[in-house]
Amino acid sequence: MTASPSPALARHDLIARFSEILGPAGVLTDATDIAPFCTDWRSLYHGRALAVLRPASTDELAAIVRLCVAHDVPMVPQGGNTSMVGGATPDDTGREVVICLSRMNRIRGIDPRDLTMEIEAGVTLKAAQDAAWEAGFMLPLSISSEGSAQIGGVLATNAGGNNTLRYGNARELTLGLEAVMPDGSVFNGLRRLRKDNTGYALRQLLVGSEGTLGFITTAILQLHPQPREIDAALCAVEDASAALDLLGLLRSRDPSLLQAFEFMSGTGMELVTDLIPGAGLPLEETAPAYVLLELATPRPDADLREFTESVLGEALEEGIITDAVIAESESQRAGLWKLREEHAEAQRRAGASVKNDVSVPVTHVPELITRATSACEALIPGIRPAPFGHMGDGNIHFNLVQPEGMAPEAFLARSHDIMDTVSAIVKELDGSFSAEHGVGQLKPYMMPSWRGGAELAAMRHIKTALDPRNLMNPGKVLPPATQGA
Ligand code: 2HG
Ligand code: ZN
Repeated sequence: MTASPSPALARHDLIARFSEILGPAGVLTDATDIAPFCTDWRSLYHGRALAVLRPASTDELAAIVRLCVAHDVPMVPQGGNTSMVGGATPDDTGREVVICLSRMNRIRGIDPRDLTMEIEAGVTLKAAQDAAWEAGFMLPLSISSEGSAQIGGVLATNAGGNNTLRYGNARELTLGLEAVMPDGSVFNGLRRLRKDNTGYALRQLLVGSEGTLGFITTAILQLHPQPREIDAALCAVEDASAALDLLGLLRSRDPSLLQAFEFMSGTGMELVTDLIPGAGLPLEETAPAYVLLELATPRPDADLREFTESVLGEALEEGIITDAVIAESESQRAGLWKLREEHAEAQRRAGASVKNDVSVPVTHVPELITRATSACEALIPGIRPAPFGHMGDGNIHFNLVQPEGMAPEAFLARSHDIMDTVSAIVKELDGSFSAEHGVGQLKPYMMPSWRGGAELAAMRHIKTALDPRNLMNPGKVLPPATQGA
C-alpha cells in the first residue's frame, strides 16, 4: 500500500530539494540546457520538463525517486535519446522531470573467467563494446546508434540489432541487474548466475519495460569469446526471396558461422549512396536489393575465407546472388557496414519517413515485403518503400519515405494509415508490430488489438501493483485505461 502523496511543492521548492540531493551539477533547469532532452532525435515529439535530473549514484537516484513519489512528480528516464518511438521524451505538461544517468558511467569490472562485465547505465554501448574487446572478449550487442545509445536505454528497450540471430537480444545477454523501483527502493539483483530459478524473473521483466516499472542503474552482461576470423560480404540479389534462399544455403553449409544477415532494398541503398558522404557501392552495378552478411568463428584453425568464397561461389552459380564483394580489410568491412548503418540517417535526410519496426517468421519476410510494398504504393502514390533490416532474425524496418515534392507534414499526417496498412499484413503473417524499438508513445494505441485480453490485463496489473500512481514514464507502452481491455 502506497502512502498518499504529500501536498505538491511549488516548482522552486522542488528544485531546491533536488539540488540538496544532487548538488547543482545534477539539476538542469535553464530552458536552453533542457531543450535537447525535450525532443527526440527525429524531431517528432516536443515536450517540456520541470527539470533534468542527473544523479551520479544509485543512492542519489533512489532519493530523487522517493522525493518525486512523495510529491506526485512523474519521471521520464532518458539515455542517449535515440528512441525511435518517443520512449524517452517528456509530455507537454511541464510537470515531468527527465532523469538522465549519463553521470553513472563506470565500467565496474570484467571477469575473464566468468565472461561477464559489470557496467553502469550511463555507459554508451560503443564504450562497453570497446572495453570488452580490449579485455579480449566481445559484447555482441550491436545497433546502429551504439555511439550514443546508453546501456540503461539499451536494456530498458531490450535492444536487438545486428547480431541477434546468433547471440540474442539484450535480454539474453543480461545476467544481473540493479534498479530503482517505483517506490524508491533498490532491487539489488547484480547476480552473475547462469542458473537461478528463484521465483519470478524480475530482471527479465525490467528489461524491455521501457522505464515504466523501474530505472535500471547497473547490469551484469554476458560476454563472448572474440572471433579469430570475420568475413563480411555484400551481395546483390533480385529480391527478398533470393535473400531467403541465400540464408538457407549458408545455414545448410554451416549454421554455426553466421553472425549477421542484413537485407537492404535498392531504394534504401540509393538514398545512402546519394545522401551520405563517403558511402559508395563497391559493386559494379546497382541491384534491386542487397544482403550484408557476416560470418565469424572463434576457432583458430577454421579456414573461414575458403568457406565464404566457396559458399558465395555456389550462390552465384545457382543464380541466388548476382554479384558479391568480400571485405579484404577492417576498413573495407567498416565501409560495408556504413552502407547499412547509415540507412536511418539517409532516410532522415530524404525528408519525412514513417517507420514500421516489425517482425515476422523469417520465411514470411519475402511475402511481407511484396505485399506491404504494393499496399503502401496503392495508399499513397509516389511513396518510396525502403525496407531494410535484420532479415536473419525476421525483423524488417519497413520504412517508407515521403513522395518527392510532398510536404513532410502532409505525409506524416498519413502515418497512422501507413502503419495500420503495414501492421494488418504483419498480423496476417503472425508477426509483431514492434520488433526491437519498443512501444514508447508512438504505439500504445496498437496494444489492445495486438496484446488484448489476458495479456494486456496482466500487464496493467503488474504496472498498477508496482507503480500505483503511474509516475514512471507515464504514457509509454500501455494505452490509457479507457482504451482496450
Ligand atoms: C537500424 O537497424 C535501427 O538501423 C534503425 O534499428 C532502424 O531507422 C530505422 O527504422
Ligand atoms: Zn534495427
